[in-house]
Amino acid sequence: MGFDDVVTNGIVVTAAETLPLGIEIGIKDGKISCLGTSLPRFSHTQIIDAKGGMITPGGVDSHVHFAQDNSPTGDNFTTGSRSAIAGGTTTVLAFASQLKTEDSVLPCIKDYHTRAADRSYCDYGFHLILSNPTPNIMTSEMPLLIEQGITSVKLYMTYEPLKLGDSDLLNVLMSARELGFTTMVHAENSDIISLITDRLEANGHTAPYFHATSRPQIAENEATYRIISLAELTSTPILIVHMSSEIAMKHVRKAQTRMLPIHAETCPQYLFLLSERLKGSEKDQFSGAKCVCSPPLRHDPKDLEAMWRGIANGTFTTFSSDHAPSTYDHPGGKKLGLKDGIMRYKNIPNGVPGVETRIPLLFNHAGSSPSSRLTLQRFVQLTSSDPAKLYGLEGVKGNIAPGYDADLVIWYPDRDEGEELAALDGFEGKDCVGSG
Ligand code: DUC
Ligand code: ZN
Ligand code: ZN
Ligand code: ZN
Repeated sequence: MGFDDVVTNGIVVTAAETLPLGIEIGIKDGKISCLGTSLPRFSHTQIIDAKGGMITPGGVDSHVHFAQDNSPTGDNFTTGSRSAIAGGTTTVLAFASQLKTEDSVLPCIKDYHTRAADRSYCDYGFHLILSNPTPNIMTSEMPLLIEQGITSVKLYMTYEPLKLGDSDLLNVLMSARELGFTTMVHAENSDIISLITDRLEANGHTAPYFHATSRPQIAENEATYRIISLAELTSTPILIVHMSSEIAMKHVRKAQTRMLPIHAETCPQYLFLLSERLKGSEKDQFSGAKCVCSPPLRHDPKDLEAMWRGIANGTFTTFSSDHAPSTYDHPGGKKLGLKDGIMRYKNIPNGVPGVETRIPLLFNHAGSSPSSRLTLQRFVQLTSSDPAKLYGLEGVKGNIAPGYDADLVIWYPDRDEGEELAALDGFEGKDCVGSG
């Protein structure tokens, strides 16, 4: 009987509204059981005093790479989820990645569950990266996975070991329409990138900065328009991940104004960083390697502004980290992409960290002051409630309402940096979300 916890004295902020001070949150068995004023206390009730704080639903980062084979020095579920909690993210959706040689994905999913089980500080779930969508997988295995709570796949239009041609893309989209899973797409034109890369290489242009040259906006633009066309043809909703350029984002906006179910995601790096970062420092030119991600950082500040516009006006449904760090130094002081003094951007692992900093970076710009970039409601939608809805967690994550998991973040906007938030995901243990 009674609440295990009552969170009091804070201002509750959800995707829909900001509630007046005085509304308390009653928690029982890891779930929110009610919101109200002067909730009854019992002898065992723990009071969490959020005085001066703003309470939002726990963050849902729907795009993180943990424990993947192609990133041997990347984060695993222990280190990555610890960073997630420190940054107000209480649920992550990571990737289980099929190898092109595999004609069943069931062992892959089992393997990735083992990589996460008992190692995560936060709740987690998986998307499936499909690199070989055989008829058997699409017709027999996908329905089983959906039953297990894996309701989304990621498709790549680039990267040799992962990329799908249009015919495979169309087949997966047809199957998504029939079965109702969500399709995420990495949209960059692979052949454009290969052609430029070969020519840069032949001319000795291989420093980290040329990573951005090798993946121009037109590669993102073409692939974005193409996947939207394929989605329109098959009447299938899609989400284009990690969008970086205005020219490509405009295709999404245009499709949305035609009422097509085209969703898009952007990431902190495309709001804050430009390609000049790839030049590194004077002392260590190779340090630009730390900013190698794909799509690459763009040259023009106008693209950053455009991404901010998409954040504010609803073009983007999700704001994820694409967290995919690698260590800079390897055993013996070796650096990937630097050998015998020669820099080769092609050998630098793609990806930047972000699971810890994603939400605080956006929170700094959320509010109702004239300099704010987005409202608090948009902030909650982008970082928590909309990714939850899109990936099968509606009713469980992403809201502060009866029946939802009691994953809460208390923000202290007026406190010093470093002290400003407390993420609470301790109430119901760390589950794999979905039943898988
Ligand atoms: N780009 C990706 O597509 N995946 C991981 C990291 C990155 O930068
Ligand atoms: Zn990607
Ligand atoms: Zn990614
Ligand atoms: Zn939880």
